[in-house]
Amino acid sequence: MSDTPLHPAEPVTEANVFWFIPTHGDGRYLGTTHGARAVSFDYLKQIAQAADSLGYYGVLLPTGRSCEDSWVIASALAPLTERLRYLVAVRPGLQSPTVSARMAATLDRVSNGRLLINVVTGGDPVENAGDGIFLSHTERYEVTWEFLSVWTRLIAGETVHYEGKHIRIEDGRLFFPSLQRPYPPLYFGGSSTAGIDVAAETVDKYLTWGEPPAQVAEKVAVVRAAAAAKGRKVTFGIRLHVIVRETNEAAWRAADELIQHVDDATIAQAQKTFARMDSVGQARMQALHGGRRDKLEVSPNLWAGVGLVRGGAGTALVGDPETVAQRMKEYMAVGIDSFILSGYPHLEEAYRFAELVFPLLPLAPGNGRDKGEATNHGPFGERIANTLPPAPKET
Ligand code: FMN
Repeated sequence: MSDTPLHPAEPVTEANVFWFIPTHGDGRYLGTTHGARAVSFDYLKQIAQAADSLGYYGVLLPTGRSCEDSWVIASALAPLTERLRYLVAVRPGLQSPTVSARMAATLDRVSNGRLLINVVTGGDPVENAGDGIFLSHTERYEVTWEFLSVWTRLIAGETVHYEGKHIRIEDGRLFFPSLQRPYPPLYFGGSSTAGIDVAAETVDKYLTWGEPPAQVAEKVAVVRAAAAAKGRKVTFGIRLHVIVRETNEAAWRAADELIQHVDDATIAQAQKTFARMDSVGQARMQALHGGRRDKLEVSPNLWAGVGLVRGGAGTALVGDPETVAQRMKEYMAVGIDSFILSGYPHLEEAYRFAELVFPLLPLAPGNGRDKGEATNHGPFGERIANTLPPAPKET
């Protein structure tokens, strides 16, 4: 891939903003049960309904053994929301592509076309072994490629006969097609060359965890070039946490507070677990901080503290609303059009982000604002003395 010419970034002018359904836990602080929150279905419902009414484009549901099952939760939440899209993770190899296509088509129909698929190949050999998968990194991406070849043809309506190295299907058929044609949009997370090769050939949106803008720009250029070499175009999204407060000082204080109960032993334990993984994306997250807590601002307003103890998305944008919006626009300038955000606790922070930052962002239609018009017309803020409307903030 390195001999492919890099394609210059195409800036985007409008963004989709997603929130996150924390099916593996939530709380006020990381690394402690102090102040932790029980993740009941009722709580997940509150987050989904908040995200729906606040105008988030969609929500991401993660997959893995530390999570409630993403398909079951998305199916249960979809009828309780109206506009919200569900970005549901699929791990090829865990399931037959036929069964997965059937589930996707059904959920797409049940949700009235609100399903998005996140293809995640999986990066932890220990977890994979627990699920009965004993394949190398290279083999898992071979499976992903074969899986997607079958999945996309089947859901597009073809009868599939397929004999690959790992997957064999005879007379595969889907009798109830998906509502979105030819199939729900395919998102993808994976940073290795093998992953990028598969993404370039098959998916619609390439996702990265929250690396600094310069690194994201490089990745975007590489993926764009790989897709162009196959006559395709891919769009881009980023997964970040966000800590936004009224002032920069308050936001940095909140970042410190979030990890105030995390001790060095917990960090060492977490880093040891990450070290056994073969995910290139995970290694890139760790390289940002190297397990050290003294150098956590890895680029302006990008803080790697979450990744000391959390796998996967490990960085947060930290700052006041204007600063956070500005940093998001920097990512847009290098080609990112979708932001998948989260904050602890996820319910309160869904509100805080939407209320403070949505008005500062060029949101795409279908998000909280439609072409600059708030779809939620208020009233905003409480009346003063039961009479006067509250004044807008002076800018
Ligand atoms: N891996 C999972 O096992 N479950 C997930 O829910 C999941 N979500 C992801 C979300 C995003 C935004 C990204 C960028 C990655 C996610 N991953 C998830 C990890 C990757 O899909 C992949 O499993 C891992 O990084 C190995 O691929 P790599 O070596 O190509 O980076």
